[in-house]
Amino acid sequence: LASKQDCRLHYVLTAINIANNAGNIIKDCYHQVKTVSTKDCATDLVTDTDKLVEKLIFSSLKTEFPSHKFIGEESVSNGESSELSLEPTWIVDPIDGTTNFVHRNPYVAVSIGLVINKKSEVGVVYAPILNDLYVAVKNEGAYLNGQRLKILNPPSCLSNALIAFEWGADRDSNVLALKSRNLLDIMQKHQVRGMRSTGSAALNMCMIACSSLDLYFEWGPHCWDMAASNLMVEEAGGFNTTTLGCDFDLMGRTIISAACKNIIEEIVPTLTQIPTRRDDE
Ligand code: 2AM
Ligand code: CA
Ligand code: CA
Ligand code: CA
Repeated sequence: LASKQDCRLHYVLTAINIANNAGNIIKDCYHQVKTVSTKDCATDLVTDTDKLVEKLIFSSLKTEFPSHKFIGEESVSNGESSELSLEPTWIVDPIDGTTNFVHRNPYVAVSIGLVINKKSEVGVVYAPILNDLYVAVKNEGAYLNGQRLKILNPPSCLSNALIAFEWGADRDSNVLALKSRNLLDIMQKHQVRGMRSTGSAALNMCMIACSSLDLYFEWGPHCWDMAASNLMVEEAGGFNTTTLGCDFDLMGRTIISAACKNIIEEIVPTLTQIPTRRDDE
């Protein structure tokens, strides 16, 4: 019988290989004219490459692991279930940062996470244009291009922090008002050093892991944005919570991801919560 460790090694090497193939397709299409359509609203884009890449990733994963379960952004958009069971489940975002991809902004990534008992065991995030491969394995660490990631000297308070936030696709005026209120409150109250938006939830979290950002918060990310990257943060020594500061919830559609706990505790009371619909409802 293969040991648990052998299994994990097989999972992670397979995921890296598939992410690499997916990344090569994204690289090939990046400078070409894209076939773009919209999903829920005019700001919610999808390209033929998103669909193609997800299809290829799932066909490879299903061949290798026929007994596992699968959740992917474009499959869910096509009506497939996003219900998460306790079974081993591969959760995939073929292109995280589709708007960036369409506009040739390099913050695009393939995200492949393996979740067992609703906890991430393996995470691979590959940003093919930036040539950054992030890999995390539960209890075995997080790595960027083979280098172990360890968050050192996290900020003592938000006024020493570089933080990130995403607007998402929703242009409803009430939602926009709540989001801008949060940004204004944080800027005024905490005097943060800067507020960034990369357009990729997964890469924001990977940047916490590699100490390029100190905190990222958002209402709206889906399980496929966070399935791989939450493990990257944790294995690098960072922390993930909901926007209420409670235990991280993969299906809960809110995130605070940070280098240290103290800045999470500092930001939570400042936040005005925004209603979101769970991924499993
Ligand atoms: P996507 O590119 O896979 O759709 C969280 O912010 C996630 O929402 C991002 O990782 C991104 O995932 C998506 N997103 C961000 N900005 C967006 C926008 N303007 N329109 C649509 N989706 C967006
Ligand atoms: Ca999308
Ligand atoms: Ca995404
Ligand atoms: Ca996507």
